[in-house]
Amino acid sequence: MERTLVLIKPDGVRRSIVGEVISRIERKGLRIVAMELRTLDAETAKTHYEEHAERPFFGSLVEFITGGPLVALVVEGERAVEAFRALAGATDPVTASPGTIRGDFALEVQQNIVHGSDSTYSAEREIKLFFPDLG
Ligand code: RTP
Ligand code: MG
Repeated sequence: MERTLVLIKPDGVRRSIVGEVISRIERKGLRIVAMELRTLDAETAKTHYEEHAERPFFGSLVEFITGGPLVALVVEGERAVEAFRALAGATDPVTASPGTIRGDFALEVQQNIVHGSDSTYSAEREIKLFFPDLG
């Protein structure tokens, strides 16, 4: 069974749509196997987004993702990585399809409510980073 790391980013928590996002995950038939509300330190944020270290938006992204509490979840199910990316929608919420989380709730590319691992390889790395004790 495949697992993916989901983050409900600080904008999602601030806007009180944690329940809405969790509800969509559950309705899809995916299972939550770990969940935690926490505020990231800069080091964890930089490690999480290390693939973007050279991008011009990196500093601003780290500031945003550490700027308030977020909810981290490990979600499990059939092709969970792809299934959650489909629920989330395109990175840019303006072009994300209505019906997706980003398409329904956001307008700005940085404040796009959720993160989902982009491959099973990334999922394994990210789950270890957020939930080192998970078996
Ligand atoms: P994520 O990693 O958060 O699930 O999002 P993603 O795969 O759809 O997009 P990715 O390219 O990995 O970008 C990571 C996050 O960085 C912010 N971003 N800002 N200012 C910009 O041009 C820009 N581009 C990306 C977004 O928060 C994006 O989700
Ligand atoms: Mg990504």
